[in-house]
Amino acid sequence: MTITRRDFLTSSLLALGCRYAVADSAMPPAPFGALPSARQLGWQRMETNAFLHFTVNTFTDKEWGDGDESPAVFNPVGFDADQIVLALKAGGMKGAILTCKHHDGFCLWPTHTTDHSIRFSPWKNGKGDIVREIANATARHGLRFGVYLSPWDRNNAEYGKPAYIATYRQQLTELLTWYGPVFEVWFDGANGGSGYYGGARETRTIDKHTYYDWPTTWALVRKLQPGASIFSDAGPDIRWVGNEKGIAGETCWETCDPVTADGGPGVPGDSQPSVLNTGTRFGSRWLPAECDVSIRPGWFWHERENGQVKTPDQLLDLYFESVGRGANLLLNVPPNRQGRVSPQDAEALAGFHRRCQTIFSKNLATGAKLKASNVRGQSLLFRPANLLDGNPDTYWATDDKMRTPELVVDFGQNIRCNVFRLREAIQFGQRIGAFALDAWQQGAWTQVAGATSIGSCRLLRLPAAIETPRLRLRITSSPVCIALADFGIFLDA
Ligand code: FUL
Repeated sequence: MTITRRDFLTSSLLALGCRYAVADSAMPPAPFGALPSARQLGWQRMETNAFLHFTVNTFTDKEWGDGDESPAVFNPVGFDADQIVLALKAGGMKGAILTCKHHDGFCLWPTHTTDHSIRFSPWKNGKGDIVREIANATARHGLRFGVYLSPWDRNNAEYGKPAYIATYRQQLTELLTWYGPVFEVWFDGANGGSGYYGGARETRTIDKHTYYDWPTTWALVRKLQPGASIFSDAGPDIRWVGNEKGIAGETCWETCDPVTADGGPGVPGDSQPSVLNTGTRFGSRWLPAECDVSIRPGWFWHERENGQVKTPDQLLDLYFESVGRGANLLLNVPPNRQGRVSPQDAEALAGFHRRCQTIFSKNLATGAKLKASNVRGQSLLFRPANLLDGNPDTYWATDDKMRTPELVVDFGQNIRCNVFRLREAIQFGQRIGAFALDAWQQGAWTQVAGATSIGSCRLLRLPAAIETPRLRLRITSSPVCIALADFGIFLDA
């Protein structure tokens, strides 16, 4: 016998003493299309994370080290993991991903796999461990910890041969078993080229489709850290957004089927950026985008760039263009040669977070009258008030046939606003294809904003604040009934 959702709910209610059966329409909507895993859902709710690019390059003033740097150059005499993590926290960052090894192959932890590591640097007489210090500081201050381990290794003599893959997996095993829980493992797609390679000093190219045997490495991550989301150009959990400017497509679907230049299935290092940037409507995989970008022009700290740190307003623009388009923001904040976040960067981060807190502190829809054209089964479970309770698990849903509903928010008086936020209940998939916002002005509805994809979050800004007693949300396209978890109306004064 199969137990349907309806049977289950009815029997639960009967057990609680309710005497009536539950109508089908009071059941949650059927999920639609590709769905997020629990780990993806958890990751999407983080929204803003930090990247920490730190290695020998910080001291040699390079962006890509050749792999022949002496470990002796790495000596961050004022290293302070608490200062770094607290600066990120003041910027509203929920997690931090450290470049445990960049392309130069220098390991920031005392690995057993190579001598090209912190064990041979003068810092703490070779007894230091940057990975442990950052991991512990994130735990102390309530951030989650992630690792970046560059597949390309310009130091390793075996790079390009099968032996290196075993070393790479051993490095990953150390990182995923020595330092506690990891929320994200970041695999970049820059692969192969010239390097030191144990003294060979030559150019080595690899076949991006076969050399790394990614499925085996991903299975290792799953085994060692089942809660960690895996990032690469092509997933499997998180996709690259297709540029390093931090900007998602104006339309950006959570679903995506990455493709190579010749149309085959995309792989790390070979996936069309334009497809990654917008995602694929009705795609077969739930694969949310991550927007990586640096707070400075380079990924590593360079003194000459101290005057080019992005301003709080520039960071806010990036927030609207990433988080506000259903993606996550991964903002790089490179520690300096002291081993601290420079004052310019710390100020910009704090200023950005204060801007966000001010804008989103007061949802003007709170206390307004909400009138929906339809409520699923006329049930309290799916009422529009769920949009305002700040709980991503409660939502306004409509009857199965009601795909283009409307919602009027009546403030009872004129209010001023210029920022809007919508979130779908993405546990039911990405449903809505387009929507519009109208304001009641001079006795009629006038459209003031509109967009396509919503997904985990859609933020819209008006060029100027409007004054209105009523706003109307119109869902203009959806293949199935809708499930919306959040509607925010704000004033960025
Ligand atoms: C790229 C690297 O080549 C850059 O140096 C940087 O680490 C960026 C985040 O990923 O693939």
